[in-house]
Amino acid sequence: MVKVYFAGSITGGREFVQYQLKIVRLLKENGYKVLTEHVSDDKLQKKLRARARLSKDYFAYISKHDRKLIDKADMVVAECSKASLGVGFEICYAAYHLKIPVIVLGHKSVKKRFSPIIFGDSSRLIKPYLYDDKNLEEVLIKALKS
Ligand code: 6K6
Repeated sequence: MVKVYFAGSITGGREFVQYQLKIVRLLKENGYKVLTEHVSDDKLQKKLRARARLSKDYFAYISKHDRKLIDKADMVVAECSKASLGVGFEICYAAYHLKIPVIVLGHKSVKKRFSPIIFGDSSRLIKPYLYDDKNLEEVLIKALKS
């Protein structure tokens, strides 16, 4: 089973969480193993935050937790409509350090606010795709096949 690290804005803002949830659902329906359901699922995130609070260093706990998962991944799928430091870091780490492919998804309605550093990157491993409310499934399947 192909292991996918799904990345999406958390502290950057949750405005696109409905699309994050849909992407994770579509990945699972199409036979992919999603390593990071906690990114789109607020309940799972709450549990992780509670565990992190009990640890010595809250931020280090979350960073280590997610680093372990991305190191196991075969690819990254990132919802990038909302700018996020964490997602930007994960994309760069995956493509330039791990050298695994990254599918970057952005909602057409906010194209003017896309990060040029992400959407304009020239690495052959980072591929941007635009979607709208009607074609997310079609765009994602096409991206996964290419
Ligand atoms: C929520 C609020 C404060 O802390 C949290 C708990 N957080 C996180 N739990 C798990 N992964 C996280 C958390 N915060 C960020 N990440 C990782 O960074 C995820 O893998 C996301 O893809 C990415 C989001 O980055 P920001 O900068 O938008 O948070």
